[in-house]
Amino acid sequence: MNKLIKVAKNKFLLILSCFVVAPLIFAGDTPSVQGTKIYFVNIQDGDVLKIPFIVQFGLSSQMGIAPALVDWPDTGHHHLIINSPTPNPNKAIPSKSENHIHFSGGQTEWEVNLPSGQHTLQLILGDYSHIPHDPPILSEIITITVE
Ligand SMILES: [Cu+2]
Repeated sequence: MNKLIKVAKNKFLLILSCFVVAPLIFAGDTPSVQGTKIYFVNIQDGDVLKIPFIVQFGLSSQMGIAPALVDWPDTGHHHLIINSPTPNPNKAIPSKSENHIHFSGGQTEWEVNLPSGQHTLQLILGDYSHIPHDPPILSEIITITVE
């Protein structure tokens, strides 16, 4: 009887440890290079734009662009966050969302077609598995107006 309780207790601890350890496994653990900047090249906060317009993504020279799934050191791919808060830096950037656009091919620009009105935009670099680096490489959040 005692043995059965012991086995049950061990199984409980094993299951519990899965819940405790799992978030650590998925935490962003790809290091970024100190001083790296990500930025909008051709638009800035307060711009009034006519659609369609091209947004260009900039990355300072400390890091490079690699497609998603390519795990090279000091690289990542761009993500454009539209009208949404900064993503959780410890989790993969949402992929089934119109407001989180992944440039998994390593693209550095994108044609924007947003409805008229104000919109917020932010860039964030993600690693090969779409998780932000540690510490995360983020642009400022800019607000633009589409005419
Ligand atoms: Cu991604």
